[in-house]
Amino acid sequence: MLSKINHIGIAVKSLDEALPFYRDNLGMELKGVEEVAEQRVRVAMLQVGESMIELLEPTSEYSPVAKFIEKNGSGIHHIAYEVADIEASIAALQADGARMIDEKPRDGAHGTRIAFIHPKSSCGVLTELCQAGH
Ligand code: CMX
Repeated sequence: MLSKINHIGIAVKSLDEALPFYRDNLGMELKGVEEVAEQRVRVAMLQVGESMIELLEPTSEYSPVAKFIEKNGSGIHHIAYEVADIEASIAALQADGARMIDEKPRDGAHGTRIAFIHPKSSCGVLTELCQAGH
């Protein structure tokens, strides 16, 4: 079902403060910065081999990422696995008894379609299915 790790999401307080380390010191290629308004985050995608690091900056105090940082500080927020057919992957997981946060896909960053699996089904790790966009 999974073809690769599409990205690892890292919650940060400020993209401006986080980017110099990831882009300049680690040398990752910045692919783009985009606001995902519905999820109240601004994301920076950085390429590492065939996968990406997604820095997530909250755009409002009500953002789930702001709540995550308040509780845990900056750090790994989720792991996203790439799938070819997100509807089929959701259906297969549900048939196996996994709990989905998103029972239907929604729009992610950079034209992707995404769905989160409830961390209760994935050993406490927020896990995202991600279908690449056009
Ligand atoms: N790690 C581990 N557990 C987490 C978590 C995280 N990062 N985020 C939420 N949870 C847990 C909560 O504690 C909660 O647990 P309980 O049910 O035991 O209380 C459960 O997951 C559900 O969380 P919630 O906040 O109550 O549920 P919501 O449906 O309101 O929101 C979620 C869930 C994951 C969508 C939201 O918390 C979130 O993180 N949204 C931002 C998504 C994001 O990163 N978007 C970036 C762009 C997308 C992309 O392209 O990658």
